[in-house]
Amino acid sequence: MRTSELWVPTLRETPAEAEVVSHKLLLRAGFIRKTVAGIYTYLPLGRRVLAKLEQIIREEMDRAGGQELVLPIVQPAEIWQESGRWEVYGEEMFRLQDRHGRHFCLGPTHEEIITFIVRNEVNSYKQLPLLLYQIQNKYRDERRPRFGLLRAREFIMKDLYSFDRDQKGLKESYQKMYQAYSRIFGRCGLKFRAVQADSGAIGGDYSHEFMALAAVGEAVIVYCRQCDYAANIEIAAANTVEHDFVAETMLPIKEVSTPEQKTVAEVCAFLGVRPDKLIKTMLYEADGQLIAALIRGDRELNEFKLQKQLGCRELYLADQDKVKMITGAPAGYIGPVGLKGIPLYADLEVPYLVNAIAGANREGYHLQNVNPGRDFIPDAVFDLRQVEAGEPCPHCGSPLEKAEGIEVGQIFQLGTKYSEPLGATYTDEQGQERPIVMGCYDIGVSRTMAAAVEQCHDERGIIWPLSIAPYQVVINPSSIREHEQYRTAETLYHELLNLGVEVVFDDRDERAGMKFVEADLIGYPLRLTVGKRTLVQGTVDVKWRHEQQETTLPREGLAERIKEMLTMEMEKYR
Ligand code: 9G3
Repeated sequence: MRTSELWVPTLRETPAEAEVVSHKLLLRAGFIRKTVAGIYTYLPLGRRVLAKLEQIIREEMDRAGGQELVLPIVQPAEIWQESGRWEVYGEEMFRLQDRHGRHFCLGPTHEEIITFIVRNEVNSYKQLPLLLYQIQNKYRDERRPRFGLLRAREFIMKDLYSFDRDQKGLKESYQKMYQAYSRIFGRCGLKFRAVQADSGAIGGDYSHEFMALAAVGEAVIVYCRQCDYAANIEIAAANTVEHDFVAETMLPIKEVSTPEQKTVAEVCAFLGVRPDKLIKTMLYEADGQLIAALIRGDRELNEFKLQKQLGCRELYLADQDKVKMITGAPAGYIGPVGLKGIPLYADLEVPYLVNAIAGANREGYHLQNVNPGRDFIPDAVFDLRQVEAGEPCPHCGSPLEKAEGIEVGQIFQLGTKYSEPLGATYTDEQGQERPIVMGCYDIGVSRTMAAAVEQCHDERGIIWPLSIAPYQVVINPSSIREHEQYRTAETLYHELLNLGVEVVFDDRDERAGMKFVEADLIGYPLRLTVGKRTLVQGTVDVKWRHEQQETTLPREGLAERIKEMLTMEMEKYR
């Protein structure tokens, strides 16, 4: 492709709205353009990257036994009413009506549709297992779309649905997908971790998220360097370390004046105690019901765990004046003792506390020598705290690391969650009718493209992994006015094309420096420079985008050599 024909509208400046580097670079390098918030156009280079990603995904899905479909984006409300989810998803669902006033949505996901189709067409165990997938646009009306492709309202997802006879079959499909995902993200050149995403009722591994490690990631994971333990911090189980408390005798409770001392740090400094001797009490509204969460002063509450244990849909901190009205004290002076009519949910470590400090439910006062079990009885005790870096790995004891991640894929064991209500059953060998056992598996294709840029860039621009680069090679003739140089460069260009190399020939009448800057911004993996030395010494300058130094190679046999270099580099992404 000649750059005089290639439509790559690069930008000199970064648009102000772009906050993260992948958004900035994909805009500046001419890969995407925003239409409206959260809705993007993929320009030619952007589309080429998508095509590479989709090809890798297709190869691995097909290898795992998947069969590709095209499912409808416009989905009738009726099937969402049947699954009971039409009302569940409120404003996030793009809804529309047809000319007859019938209700539809733009598909945010396809469990209902695919189960609807399978229930009509599958009825015998002989037809299972079945792995069906698509790669298609999804629509979710995010309240605040941001970070470019990382959180868009229209995005490209691969979603596969597995249909098995039983739990055993599902485990096999799940395992196949787990392996396929690991291969996919490896082939895309991503640094990623598969993390436990749901402890699952019976503790089985019901769901894993594939996280591309990146500082802008909205997810936080904890992982172990020594073994393969990794978990989304939302569900990472905290082990209760029986604190090295000296077995103290319980002392009589007493009120102490702590004027203007509200935070854990202030109270601990004022009273000269360690934070792990303090009970932090936080009031929440769980679906409108006031509850108190208790946790040790040196720990962080994990709201996801609290919400999961309470099984509520909405959970947020009670507002200040409500707190004052109910307890008589402002936040910072709340405590579990004497808190009437408010259920107390304590973290596992709270019962081990002896002679602890807690708010007195009276402004300006705290209580000393509070003893759980004597001075208050928690309504329930469960794992509520946020696991921290440095804590022992639950598998091997090594200190855990913490990192941000971009969720680029997730795999779920659905069981009969959809097949039961939607009546997707099959007849087994004994002629018994049984519900089909399902799994679902997504990859955010457009999000993966942005994640790759988050991980692979420098101050000059994008550094595409060769496996997903829009083109593999760019040839820069130093000057197109020098006829000999230009002709040499053009011959090399045709030789590479004939070898099947994806090559761009920069035939514009521009300064060499500007061509280098643009080639580095766009992130072509390999750059060849044909200049005066090519004619005098018969050499061409060759530089990998991911390396600092440039090498000089003989013009003779160069096309084959470049082809060989590309083949070697692709080995990294097997
Ligand atoms: C909706 C809306 C948003 C949604 C969903 C439904 C997320 C929804 C979860 C999933 C789970 C799996 C199939 C592939 C693998 C992931 N956001 N989810 O179900 F109506 Cl508006 O999508 N879906």
